[in-house]
Amino acid sequence: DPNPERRLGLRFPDGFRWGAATSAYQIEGAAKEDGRGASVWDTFSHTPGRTRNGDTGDVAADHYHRWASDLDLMKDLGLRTYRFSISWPRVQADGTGKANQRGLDFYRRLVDGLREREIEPMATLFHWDLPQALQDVGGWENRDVAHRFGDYAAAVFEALGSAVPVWLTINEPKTVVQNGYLGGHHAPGLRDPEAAYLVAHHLQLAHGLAVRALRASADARIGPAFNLHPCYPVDDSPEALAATHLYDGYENRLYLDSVLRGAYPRDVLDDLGPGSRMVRGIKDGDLAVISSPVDLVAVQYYTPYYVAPSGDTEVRWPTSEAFWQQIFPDGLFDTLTRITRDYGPVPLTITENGLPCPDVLGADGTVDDPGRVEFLRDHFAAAHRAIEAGVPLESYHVWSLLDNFEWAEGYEQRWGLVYVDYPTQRRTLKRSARWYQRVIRDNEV
Ligand code: GBH
Repeated sequence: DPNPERRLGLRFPDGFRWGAATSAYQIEGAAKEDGRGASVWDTFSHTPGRTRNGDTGDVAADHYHRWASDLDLMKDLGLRTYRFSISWPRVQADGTGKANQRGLDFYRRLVDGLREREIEPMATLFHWDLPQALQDVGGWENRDVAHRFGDYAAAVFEALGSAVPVWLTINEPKTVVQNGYLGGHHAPGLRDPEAAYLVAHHLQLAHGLAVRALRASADARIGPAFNLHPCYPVDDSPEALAATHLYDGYENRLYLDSVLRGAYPRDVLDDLGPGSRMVRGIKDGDLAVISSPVDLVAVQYYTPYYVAPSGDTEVRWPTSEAFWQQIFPDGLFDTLTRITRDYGPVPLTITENGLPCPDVLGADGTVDDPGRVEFLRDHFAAAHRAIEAGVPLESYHVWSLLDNFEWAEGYEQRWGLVYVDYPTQRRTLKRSARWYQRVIRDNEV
């Protein structure tokens, strides 16, 4: 599109909230400050060969020290909502016991700073940075870790529960399962399918325990944060349809059904088998905990899957700089409308959507990020269509506010609306950020 900034005239409902998202390990740095313990990502990124160029989150975007000017940047962008995550090892260095006040104080300053600037805080309790000490006792394979998470959640809620109107429990349980325990390219770097699905169950259990902890202590809303992938068959053969249905079970229904219907999908349980560690690990009462009523569901959308009869996926749509991402905005519409259709009118928020772009640095100090305006415009338009189709979507957070530590990909991929020059930590609004400013101001794409 030669002119992606051309207005489409799509107005969003009054009160719709535009925002951006980040996560603790990806931006904070200050890995050893104020009593922070090590997380599995410190261990993993410091293990040779695990991340691109050996990159770590030791310094990242130095947000731990630059939070105040980063808040001014958000204000300048016009954000109405900001989604960040709380680092468990800042609050409990070893994942248990009394909360570390200095760690909590950082988030208190952040939340107060957001409210002073009239930006609504949205906090995720866990964005993959499990305290290493808990990994040392088995990590998420150990059912007790779900209970440790419930205790951690209670400590956070006691300190901040009512100051944050919306809480999210666990960021993308599926990514921990798939990247951490199947592919092994995320911490803790294992390849063990039996362990992986037991981990899925314990993550869901941990989610439910956190929901219950909030109800016991604070007046705020809470929900899960799922990365969902619409699955499409490559043709309409019965084999392709069956493979796509099961793929959808592992990608979407495993997580949605357990929280919103109180049952895991039968086909997935059958596929895992009655002797699997996951199926044997489901205890009486677990699904009641997992399906404790939530106030909203957070949706993260990046890419669809195109599923062959073999159960393998194929590439059909244009890809981004991320090898795993195909650009298909209708997939966002399909995902949002599907939740409303299959699970009822639960309020939805989009907590992540975005892509990595090459940045073109201008001699005049500007940063162009070709492709991002068009990508966001088309996904915003898909969200608009979903709202018109009756989906109760209340807010939209672009991933990401800042360029940051993209996990195993290190710092090479740049996902931010705001450019970070890592050697100086200087921030520059990219072209997409200037366009987004306008969208937010007019509440219109
Ligand atoms: C989100 O995950 C994360 O929440 C966020 O922290 C991250 O920075 C952002 O997206 C951008 O990646 O298994 O090798 O085929 C997105 C999750 C990443 C999960 C890619 C599936 C597939 C890679 N997805 N992953 S692979």
